[in-house]
Amino acid sequence: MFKGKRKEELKNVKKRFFWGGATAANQFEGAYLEGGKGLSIADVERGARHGVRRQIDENIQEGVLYPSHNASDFYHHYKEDIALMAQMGFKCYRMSIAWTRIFPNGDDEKPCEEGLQFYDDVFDELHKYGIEPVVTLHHYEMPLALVKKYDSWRNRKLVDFAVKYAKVVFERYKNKVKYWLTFNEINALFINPRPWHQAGIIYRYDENEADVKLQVAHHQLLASALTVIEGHKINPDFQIGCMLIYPLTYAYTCKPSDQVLTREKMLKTYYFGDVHVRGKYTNTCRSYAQMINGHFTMEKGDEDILKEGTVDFLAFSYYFSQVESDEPLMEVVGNIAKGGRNPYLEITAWDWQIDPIGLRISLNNLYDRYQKPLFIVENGMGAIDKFENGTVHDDYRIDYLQKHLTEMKKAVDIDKVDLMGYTMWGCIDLVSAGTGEMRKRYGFVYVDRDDEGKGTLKRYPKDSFYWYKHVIETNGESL
Ligand code: BGP
Repeated sequence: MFKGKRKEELKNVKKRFFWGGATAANQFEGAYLEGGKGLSIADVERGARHGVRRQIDENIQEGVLYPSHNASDFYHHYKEDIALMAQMGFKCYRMSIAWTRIFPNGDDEKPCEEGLQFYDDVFDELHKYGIEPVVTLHHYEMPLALVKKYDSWRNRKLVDFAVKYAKVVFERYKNKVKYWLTFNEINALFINPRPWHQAGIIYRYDENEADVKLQVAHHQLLASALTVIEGHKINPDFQIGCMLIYPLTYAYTCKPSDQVLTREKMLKTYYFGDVHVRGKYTNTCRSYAQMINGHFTMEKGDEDILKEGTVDFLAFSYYFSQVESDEPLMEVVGNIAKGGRNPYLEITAWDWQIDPIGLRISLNNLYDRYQKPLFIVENGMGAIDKFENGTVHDDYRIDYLQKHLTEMKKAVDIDKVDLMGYTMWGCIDLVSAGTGEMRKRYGFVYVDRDDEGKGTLKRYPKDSFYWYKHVIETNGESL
């Protein structure tokens, strides 16, 4: 137990703070062609080996590993997995719905009943244990057919398909799910040089990438706003948020030109935050568009939609910070964001810079800018775990999480940031989004499956499982 002042400082963590974990359908569910599911863009990505990026391969080949195809097989293990979450005392579970389980081709007239039923079963199982589902509608996947037939999010028709999908799931689950997120890390569209994950886009030689980015962003922002509007019509109690990757960036030196670059780098993130929260393209958005010399088209009525469809809360992922300078720096690559190496920070096996204080800074930055409730929906440490005698002694993960949660609490208790909850990324081992590897593990629970696709898929609690259980039991007082 904490004593004296420290104990005093903890009193502001909400009684109903959403402690939990997070996953995404294509990295966790497997069963990629079961239950009437169609192919998603994630299903045509081959696994990579050891740090190399995944490769897109539309002609699925025998004997080649496609990470999403089996993943951790949550599809057949959901009861067992949810029981493990309940054992840890989860208050919520952030998961995503695979669009292709509901509309296999994206433009189908009717939804697939088997897919809808699967998520009904998952939500019922969660409620059995009092675990609140927090559901992302678009987590780095979309029907492959929409890429082939309509050229993906370049095409404004995608807005209609996405809104139809949202309305169907809102109607179906309106009494089972209250918390929703529209697009996972929507700003990754501007950060990731390969926006296949976010939007099914591969640039063509004849196009201006800046224009494509801004147009696709506009379509997704419209879809997000319409989703919020339609969601609130279906159930006014819905809480619908946006989700940003927050790539906190420091200036490498106190040189003013380094500060300018640092500010410019963050515009990619605030572009999306501003439209979602303020309901319009702000001067920040305009200055970013100008900076990249990009143009996009809006139709009559779009501005009203953006204005009406503002989000109820802002969710974000935080893994690392980076530095920026106008002089050459040693570079590190996070999942998506590239940046400079900070000599004051340690790094993970994948060169992600570990910066717990950066989480407190990020919470403050976002709260100062938006004054909306925040939700940390991803944070965690990818590591190579050593599985021995039925468990993993992951003290390094406990250390990472303990430090981040300590800073999170300071942001809540001292800085008075309004925070809804914290969901640790990859709470049960799953495949990596960046590399498709299984050996890059985040979980409190070890899944027996390797990079060759071999293993029993049996689940084993790691040391961090018991540590997190205690954190939740004490509402974060004991870290
Ligand atoms: C985020 C994604 C997640 C997740 C995480 C960790 O960007 O939203 O899907 O995977 O990063 O990244 P990785 O899996 O590459 O380690």
